[in-house]
Amino acid sequence: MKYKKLTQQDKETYDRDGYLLVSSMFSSKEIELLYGIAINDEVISKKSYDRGDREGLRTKLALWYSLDDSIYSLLARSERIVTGVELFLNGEPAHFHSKLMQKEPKVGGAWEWHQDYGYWYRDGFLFANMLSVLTSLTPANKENGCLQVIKGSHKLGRIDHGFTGEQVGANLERVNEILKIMELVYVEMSPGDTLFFHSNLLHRSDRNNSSEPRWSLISAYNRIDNKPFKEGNKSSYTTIEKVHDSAILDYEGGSISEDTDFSIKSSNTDR
Ligand SMILES: O=C(O)CCC(=O)C(=O)O
Repeated sequence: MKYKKLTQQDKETYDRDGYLLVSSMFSSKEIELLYGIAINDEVISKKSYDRGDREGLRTKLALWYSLDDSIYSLLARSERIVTGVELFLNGEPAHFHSKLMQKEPKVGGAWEWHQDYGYWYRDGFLFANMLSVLTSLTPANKENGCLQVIKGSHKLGRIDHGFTGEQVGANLERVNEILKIMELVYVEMSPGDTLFFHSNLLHRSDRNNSSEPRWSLISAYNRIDNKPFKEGNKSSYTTIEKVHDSAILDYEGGSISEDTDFSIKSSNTDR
């Protein structure tokens, strides 16, 4: 089987726009397997918590730090992803955290405008040499609240963040000005598509108004030399043990381990 490999041209697009959408990064077989495990995963279900948006709608997620041999980590450790991240970060990546986002039909809430580095700055990372890799497990479209990004906004630098509902969001006065001069893009995705995006890229998503779930797996990476000065999980400055791209289809395990270092919602900035 042939797996996607990101190119120098992909890097140019990523550097220019702050994101790159790769269609069919994962095959439908891989996603069927992973999504099938995810929706029946009792550990994920137990460790998930929710976050209220401005209107009080709630969106669910489970977040953990260290990579292991679960199917979610095999995706995050897969050669095609890790070599892509390495290309975009211009250096060796480490894994910061992964999360399974579960935006359920009708009830899944919005995420306000933010930059991931708006939060991660507070975790003690000095450089924004960080990015996220979002793989859709279900279709993601305008109706079910797909990700929206402001193209090129990673070049604005870090914007101040403050509370909006239970979420921390970017200063809206500034975002509104930015929207007058930069392009807003709805990132519609099919299962298996992957979006790489810079930690300073402004993004948000609407509530899920549809009768279909919107689930995705998001892994965040840090360049290994960007060790945070605040105490945190070692994963963000530890070498990733890559696995061959075939590892996902070869997976025979079940749910994620109960012993995984899940984040128990302790603060409103822990993602
Ligand atoms: O996937 C979404 O709807 C929002 C996710 C997000 O903004 C994030 O993880 O930073």
